[in-house]
Amino acid sequence: MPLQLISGDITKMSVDVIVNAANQRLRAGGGVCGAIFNAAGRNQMQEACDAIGFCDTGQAVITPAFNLHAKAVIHTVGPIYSNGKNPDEELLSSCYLKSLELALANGYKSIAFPLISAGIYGYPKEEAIQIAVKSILSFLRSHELTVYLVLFNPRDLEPAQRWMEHYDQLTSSGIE
Ligand code: AR6
Repeated sequence: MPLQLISGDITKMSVDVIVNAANQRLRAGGGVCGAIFNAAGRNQMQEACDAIGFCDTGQAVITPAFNLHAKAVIHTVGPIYSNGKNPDEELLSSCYLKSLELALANGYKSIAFPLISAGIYGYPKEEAIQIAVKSILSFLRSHELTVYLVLFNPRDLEPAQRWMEHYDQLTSSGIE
């Protein structure tokens, strides 16, 4: 199964790439970003991010994973939620697509995402889940990669499963 929904702490994942929900200045923040920096080794991760310097919203950059059980970390910057105004959805979808493209371009075969923008950046959970699942599944229609969506809160598994079935059905009936 190319998209796997799991609940847990992304810093414990053994995968080729762990994705970070970053900020534009690539500074160690709170939330999943703080956890990833701490587990990777805060100083060395900050040094690698400082060498890159900046990442625009909806884009993605790559660093080593240092002490994590991964080969690389891809840092992507989600939109700060602005009441559903455009281009929130496009930018959030772009985070997933750019990260997936960057992982493949570097020859990686497995990648784990947190729910980008769904914490400090305020995206409503259900919409964040829908956009994550839709974006990943659309990419996987034409690319080979094992993708994990790691949901910190186990209650998010049910809506994620529901959206996955929804988009699978649309694909098999040829609607999308
Ligand atoms: N593993 C998996 N998911 C996690 C973990 C974890 N260890 N910890 C939190 N989450 P957030 P954002 C979930 O706020 O909204 C940072 O300061 C969390 O429950 O981490 O994109 C950055 O530097 C939520 O569902 O990211 C930026 O400044 C999801 O990860 C800003 O916050 C994302 O929540 C980015 O905010």
